[in-house]
This record gives sequence, structure tokens and C-alpha cells, in this order.
Amino acid sequence: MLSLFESSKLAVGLTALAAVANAAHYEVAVGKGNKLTFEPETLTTQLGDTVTYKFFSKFHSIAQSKFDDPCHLSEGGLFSGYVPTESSDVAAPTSFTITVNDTKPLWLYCSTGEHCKAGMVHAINAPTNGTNTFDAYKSAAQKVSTAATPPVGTLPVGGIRKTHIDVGASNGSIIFSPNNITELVGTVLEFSYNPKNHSIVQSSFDKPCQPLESGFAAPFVATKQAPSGVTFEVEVKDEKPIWFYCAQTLGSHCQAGMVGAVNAPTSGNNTFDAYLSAAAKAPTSVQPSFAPLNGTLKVNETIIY
Ligand SMILES: [Cu+2]
Repeated sequence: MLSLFESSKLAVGLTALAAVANAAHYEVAVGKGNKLTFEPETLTTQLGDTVTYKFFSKFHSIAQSKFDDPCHLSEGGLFSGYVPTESSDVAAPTSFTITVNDTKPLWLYCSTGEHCKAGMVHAINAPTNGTNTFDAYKSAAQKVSTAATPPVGTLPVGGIRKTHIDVGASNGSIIFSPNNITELVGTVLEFSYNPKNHSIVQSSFDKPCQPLESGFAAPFVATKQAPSGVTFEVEVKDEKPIWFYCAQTLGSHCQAGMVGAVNAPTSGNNTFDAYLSAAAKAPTSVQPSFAPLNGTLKVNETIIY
């Protein structure tokens, strides 16, 4: 089965990279339509292919078990971390991508509550006959007595957990979306440029609209396309709050509320709302003299800096 990505810009990026010229990319919907399912339930892939899990409906994960121990995270097994989301039909901004490095079957499940026991399981390269089939794995999962759930907050393992953040919007809005994010350490923030001419710069809480020394910074990118295909990626390296803004002075984007936070405290003095109000009163924004800094700039998935 072909994914949406294959026909669009990712394919352009992939063909540009000779080393993975033949790799296919698959997409799997996790919990779409409020159902406890992976769609598709099974995939057949080649070495080097990638699979992106898109999350829907409340709270799911993708975790790896052994065939004969379903619903239990195997030691060192793949784990996406949990992904909370409201919508049953619009994918969460957070996704998880794995690269298939082995031709052996991968047995996977959702580790939330009783989801695995309800049959929320998935497999890559499962044998189609013999004893270790997908159907055998699924029925064993449904008979498990206790599903050992990794606790909430368990960090992702073995894949890339990525959160997409829109920088501006197709209608020209001066906003980051989402702009107040809770994310796990190890997650990659993927900022995606949209129309107007925005930048992405890390600040301190105390000095919104001013660059943080040794923080991340991405250049201005003027575009009329949404998405433009230009992204800037930054990894969440620790649990400290991350504050960021757009440094566009024409229209005072930062002061107008084009700011964002990752892992901001939800109470006390240093909340996202406090940062937003401080930004509204901040002096003229500053763009660092050189960018990109401390992040990766990509065009159509190809690293350019
Ligand atoms: Cu802006």
C-alpha cells in the first residue's frame, strides 16, 4: 500500500538522496475514527523502508513486543512514547517514524490501558503462514492477563518522534501552531514555514523577542506557499522550558503574539500566558546576525544546513 507521502514532497527529497533512492515510505493511522486499530494492521516492507505512525483519538502509542509475549514492551524494543490528541480524524502534530533495519518480523501494539487486549496490534513482515502469523499474534494478545503498560512519561526508543509546528499559516496568520507544547525529551520539533516572512529564534523567558545566547535560531524565509517545504528541526534535549519567537519587525510579530513554548510550567510565574504578555510589551525584536544555529534546515526533507 502506498502512503500519502510517496506522491508528494517526501518522494522528491528521497529521490535526491542516492543512498535511499529505493526506500519506500509507509504511513499507519493509529486509533483513527476512535477505533482501537492500526490501519493498515500489517505491512510488508523492504530493508531501509520507513514507516510513520500518525496518532488520533485521545492517547495511543506504538510499542514492540516479542511474538510470544504480546502486550509487553520487549527489552530495548521500539517505543513512541504516548501521544495525546483530541481529534479522531485529524492526526496529532506528533508522529513516530521507524526505519526497517531487519527482515525479521516486528510485532507491535498500543500500550495504553487495555488497548492491546482489545486487539490494537500491528505487525511488519509477519509470516503469512505457519504458526507465527499476525492472526496468531492478535488472538494471543486478546488472551493476555495483564498488559504491562510503560508508565506515562517513558521516553521514545528506536525511532524518531517528531512534533510538527506551523510557522505562520496559509491565511497569513502571525502565529505558531501549536504554540504551547508539552513534549518528551528526545522529540524533534519540526518547524514548517508558511506564508509571510518569519523566523524562529529561541529566547529566555525574561527577554522575549531577544535571542538567547547559544540558543537555536532559524533564518527568515519568505514564502507564498503553505507549506513551503522549508523546515527547521530542533531536538528537545532536556526538560527545561523552551521559549521561542518570530523576529519579524514588519508587523511586530513577536509583540503581536508570534511566540511559543515547549514544556512551559502550567502554574506559577513562568507560564506560557506570562511569556505571551511579556512579549506584547517587549522592545523591538532582534534576529541573530547568523542563522541557522543549533538546528537543521531542510528543503523538501533534504538537509541544506
Ligand atoms: Cu513571523
